[in-house]
Order: sequence, then C-alpha cells, then structure tokens
Amino acid sequence: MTDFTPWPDDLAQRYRQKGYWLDAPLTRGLETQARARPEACAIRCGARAISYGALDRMATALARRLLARGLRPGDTALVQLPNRAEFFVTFLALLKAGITPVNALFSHRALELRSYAEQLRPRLLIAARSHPLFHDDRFAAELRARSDRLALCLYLDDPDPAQDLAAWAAPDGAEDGGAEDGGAEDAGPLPRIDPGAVAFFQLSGGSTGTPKLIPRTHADYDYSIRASAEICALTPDTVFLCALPAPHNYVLSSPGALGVFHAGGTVVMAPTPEPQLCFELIARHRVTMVALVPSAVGLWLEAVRGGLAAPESLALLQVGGASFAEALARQVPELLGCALQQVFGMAEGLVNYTRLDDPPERIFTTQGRPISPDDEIRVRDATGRDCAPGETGQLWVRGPYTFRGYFRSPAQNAAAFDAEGFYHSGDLVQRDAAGYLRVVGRVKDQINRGGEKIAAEEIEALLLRHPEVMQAALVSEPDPRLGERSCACLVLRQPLRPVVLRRHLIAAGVADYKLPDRFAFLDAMPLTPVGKIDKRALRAAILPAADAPQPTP
Ligand code: J2J
Repeated sequence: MTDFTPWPDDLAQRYRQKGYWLDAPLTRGLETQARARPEACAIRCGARAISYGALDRMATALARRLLARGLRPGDTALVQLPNRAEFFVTFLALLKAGITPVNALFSHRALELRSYAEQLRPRLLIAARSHPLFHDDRFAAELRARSDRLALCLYLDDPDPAQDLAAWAAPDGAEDGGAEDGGAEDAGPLPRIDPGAVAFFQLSGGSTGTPKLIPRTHADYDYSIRASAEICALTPDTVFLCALPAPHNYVLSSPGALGVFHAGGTVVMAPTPEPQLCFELIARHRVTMVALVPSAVGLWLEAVRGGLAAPESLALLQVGGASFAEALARQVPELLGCALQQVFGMAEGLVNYTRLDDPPERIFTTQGRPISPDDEIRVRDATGRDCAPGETGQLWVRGPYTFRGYFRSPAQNAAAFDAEGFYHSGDLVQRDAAGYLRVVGRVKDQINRGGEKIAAEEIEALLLRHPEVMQAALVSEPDPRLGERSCACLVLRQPLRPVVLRRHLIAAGVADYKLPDRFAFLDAMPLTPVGKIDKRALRAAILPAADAPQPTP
C-alpha cells in the first residue's frame, strides 16, 4: 500500500530545473505577502477584514498550539468548515505544522466523513458546530471509534474556549503585530517543510464505490497556483469572490483563493453563489473576479434578465466544473458586462484555461489549453491510437502538477494509470490544432450534477443494500438548470415508493447532492453482450420519461 506515489526522478528533476517546483512550502505566497504588505487585506468575511499580517499570525498561532498539544508533523487531520475565513486560517496553520488535512465539503455527511476518517485515521478533527453532524458530540465519538488515533477535536463557534477554533487561532498580543515569537508561548519553532511531501489530500469526484483521496504535494500545488495566477493576470488589486465551496480544487487553486493570496489580492467569502447575495457583496467590496459553475452562471444571467443590475466592478467571470452551453457563454459579456474565461480542471491535477487575450470565438467554444508547456496531453481513441485534431478521444495526462496515484488504492491506480504514468482522466475531448480542448463527454461512470460529481457505483452499492432492491444503476439525464441530474434505475423484488428509497439513502448518511433526483422502476435491465448493465441503452430507455412532469415522492 502506498500513501503517495512520487514522480519518477528524471521528471522530478526536470520540473525542478525548469523552475516549476520551488524549494518552498505551499504557504510561500501568504508568507511572502505577510512580510511585504502586512496591512493589505487578505480576506473579507462578513463584517471582518483580515490583513495578510493577521492571517499569517492566526495561522502561526494555531499551528504552534497544535504542536504544543502534541500533534506532530506527518499527522493527518479531517477538516470540514463552511465558507468562512477560518477555513483558510486552518488550512494554512495545518500546512505550517506539517499536518496533512483532507478538507471535506460542507455538504458531506456521515458516509463521506466516515470514509475519510477510515482512510486517513486522523489525529485531529476540525469541524463546525453549525453542521448537523456536529451539533453535539455523538458523531465525533463515532469518528473516534473509527480512528483510534483521533486525539483532538476543535469546532468553529464552540462556546467552550478549550475547543473553540477561533480561540485556538487567536494570536497572543495580536494588537502589536509581533506575534512571530509570541504565539503559543512555550511552543518551539515550526517544523521545516519538505516541499516534495504531501501537503494535503484533495477530493476525487470518483467513479468507484468509496471516495478516493488525491495526495497533492507542496511543490506541485504551488506551481499550479503561481502559473494560474499569472495566466489570469492576478494583481494586488484583484478582489475575488469565493462563492463555491472553499475546499473545491477550482475555487482553491485555479487560481482561486490561494492564487489571490500569492498575488496579494483580497478574497471575499460568500456563503453560496446565489445572485442577489453575491451581487450585493460584489458591489460592497468592488469584486473584480469570480469563479462559478455553469448552473450558477445560469442563475446570474436569469437574475440580470429579470431586472437585477449587473455588477459593475466585475471584470472576469470564470466558468468551469461542468459543460457550459455555448449559447450561454455568448451571453456572459453582453449581460454581465465582463470578460469570460472557461476553465476545465480536475482535482487530480491538469487545469486548462482559455487565455484572457484569446479571440472571443475561442473563449465561447473551447475549454482552454493546459497551464504548463510540460503538461503532456494524449487524446486516444478506444484502440489507443492518437486522435487527429478535432477527433473525439479519451484524455490522458501527465505533468508537473498531475498526481501519480490515489491514496492507498492499488487496484484503482492500476486502472487509472498506464505504464508511462499517464492518468486516464475518463473525459472525452477534442483537441484542435492549437492545443485547445473541448470536453464532449466522458467514459467514467460519474454524474456531473451542476459541477458536483457523483460516482454511480457508490450510490448503486448503497441502493443494493436495501433488501427489496435486486439491481441498481445510476445514470444521468439532461436537466435544464444543472446540465445533468441523476436517475436511479431499479429492478425491485416488490414495489417500493421513491420516498422509502430516499430515506434509505439518507439513513446511510450520504450527502444530499448524491440523492437521486428521480427513480425509474424497470422489470429488467438492458444488458451488454458480456452481461453487464448497458447504461447507454438504459439512458435511452428512460429518456422519454425525463421530459414528463415528475411526481414528487
Ligand atoms: C466540462 N467538464 C468539466 C469543464 C471540469 C478547475 C475547474 C474545474 C475543476 C473540477 C477543477 C469542466 N467542462 N469546463 O478541479 O481546478 C469535469 C471533467 C473533469 C471533472 C473534474 C479545477 N471542468 N469538468 O471540476 O475534480 O469531467 O474538478 O474530469 O471536481 O469535472 O472534477 P473536479
């Protein structure tokens, strides 16, 4: 079992030589700004404005206190926080302490958190009292039973200072700005961080039964952030609206909040991408840039069509995470009065951008080209032959910030990587002569529900646990707002109402976005010649029903 699959030496050397991988930790960007411009505003969150100096002091104080409490570099942490400044304070603190977190999405529930805890056996839990699982201590006790190492639980908004995250992150003598040697009194210096080591685990959208973890190193992630910040021309004047879940790879690193910290700009926290609320934040803080998924852009366009004034200060709107209809793309500059950038990325690594100076046609019709000259892209047909420009094929990739293996998943790794170390992304793309990609479909068994990824196998396995379910297949069907929604196709032993199946899944602790939008009941599954469920035929069989009004369960 390997926790982390390194890049081969020759490539690692090349990435260092070319200046992609620096000899610096992932906190480099923040720490540089904190030294150079301590008073500049790093984060706006509600009524709070947090400067670079303050952010660095809080992260340092938290890191020192954790180490003083007996946590050690190399320990792992399970973190689940909402879109609040404390998410970044915590993330940066753990990086400084050399503690390797997984940042769960706030929408994740018991099933996902249990899986992360079982895989990482964390020594530290940082969660929010506002999350239904952490209103009381019962679920934390369950996690403790699953991770025998779990030694410390801290909570956002806990009335008891002994376990209140903000209290743990309060710098000593915060006023004077000289906390560098004052934080957490008797704690020693922070550890030296190996830039080649795993900084944190990113979440995979997955296509298998259990959620997979993606080890990301300090050096590889920092490169993707620096290069992204440059491509997107971030400056200290950038004001970025963080309206998607903060741990998501897109809004964290493409260039995301960490890119903004690198450039010395300001991150404005938004709880959701809801237009009314976001437009107010944009106006109040003169936001210049936002990253959205297509369904959110759809809502923003509708809001403006409905009479809401388009935000004035907004200069760049990024769209990514799922397919964005060309017709909508064309409306963005017109209705929202800002430039559009398409972003096609993945938590596993590779990120593509349309460039700011690309001709509009290219921005409207492609999902961009890779960040790095050393991103090696292969577009292969089903027989493994290289596709000609414009032909549809599977996207394979390796490069200076694309991972080499999931955490402790030998079987999955054997399937996802080839002998040359190319990651088979499961996306179907077309590449044009200039190297720009168009995403046209996928071969992985995943549903992309408005940017939220659902591994079909995970939900099928849960449905099959119900005694009346004989066969289960989760497939996508078109949805006007989300792009895709999920439909659970079932062969039952005896009739069941959808509400019973929904309750069954909720009881299993699955995140809401993974609950099937619809259930379809069949007498038998269409099968492929080798006897597997034929999802293509299944989709076609249920499709006519998709347009009919759906009875609510
Ligand atoms: C179509 N499909 C897309 C796009 C991602 C930046 C942006 C997005 C993600 C992300 C990310 C798409 N058009 N523009 O990590 O850094 C689908 C593909 C891809 C999968 C990855 C980033 N942009 N997708 O969405 O790990 O199928 O990352 O393989 O959540 O989303 O999902 P995820």
